[in-house]
Amino acid sequence: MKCGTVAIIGRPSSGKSTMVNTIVEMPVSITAKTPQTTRNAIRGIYTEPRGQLIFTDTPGYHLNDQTLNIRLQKIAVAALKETDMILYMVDSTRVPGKEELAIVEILQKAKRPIICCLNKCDVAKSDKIEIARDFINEQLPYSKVLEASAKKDEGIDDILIALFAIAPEGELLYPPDSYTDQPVEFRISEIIRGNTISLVSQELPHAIYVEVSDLESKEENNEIWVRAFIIVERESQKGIIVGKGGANIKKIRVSSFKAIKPIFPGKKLQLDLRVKAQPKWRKNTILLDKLLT
Ligand SMILES: Nc1nc2c(ncn2[C@@H]2O[C@H](COP(=O)(O)OP(=O)(O)OP(=O)(O)O)[C@@H](O)[C@H]2O)c(=O)[nH]1
Ligand SMILES: [Mg+2]
Repeated sequence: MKCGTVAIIGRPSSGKSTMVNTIVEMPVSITAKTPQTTRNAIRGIYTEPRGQLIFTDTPGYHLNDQTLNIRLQKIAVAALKETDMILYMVDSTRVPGKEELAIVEILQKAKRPIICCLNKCDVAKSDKIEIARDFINEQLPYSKVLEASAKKDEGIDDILIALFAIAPEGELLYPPDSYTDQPVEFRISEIIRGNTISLVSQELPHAIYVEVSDLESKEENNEIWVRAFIIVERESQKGIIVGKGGANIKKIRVSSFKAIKPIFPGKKLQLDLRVKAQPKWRKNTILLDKLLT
């Protein structure tokens, strides 16, 4: 039996989180059009007769020295130290540039087997795919290069074959029916954050975090009761989340409800969603910490 850990690395928006969700067949990691969506190392667990692969989705690696970005880079680099294998996601609609070279340098130093996925092949032009392939062949000649579309679930079987081929022998680390090890409060907060970002990404790209303040299981009513706060930096930003006549918060609630419900099969779900501004005294450092924990 095989059991191995796989760190998923790549530029922002290359499709890392989409890939982990497609493989695990559950939305364990939120995805969005806006870069820097993933803020933590998120685990997705895939088990089948060949064995188990434990994926760690990481924040997109981006060359920029802002504090937030440096911390996101550190999370990605730390994941490389603990992993058996690397799944390197390349957005084949974009020509590799300085940023891709910076990632390649880190991967060369990591000294782990690499499977490179040329992603977004459903939309990438063939000449762009070839440019990406040549780049990888030149920079990482020992890595296997495979074309795929994480979004359309194409080419994933070959990626799994390649990963299992290099995975170490070992017993399962997680029970076969588990697909993530994130605590349930974290998963709920990420679902709400994802739905919020998708709706207001233009206006408030990064200054949002979500806190689940209560999670109660009411056995007598077979009910789960959740209260969560969408927290913004400034009072003035609350209106953007709430929307005209509450239209935005309603949409966020409906879409989040749908995504949270399957976490509690057979239970009635009550979701109380509110918006609040970060109190002044907690701003700056605390907000940044919250964004990343
Ligand atoms: N057409 C196409 N779009 C894709 C594919 N994979 C991902 N996307 C889209 O690309 C965008 C970014 O996807 P994510 O999975 O959030 O990317 P990420 O690499 O996790 O991004 P960060 O967390 O910000 O680093 C989303 O709009 C996805 O729907 C693909 O194979 N084909
Ligand atoms: Mg992501």
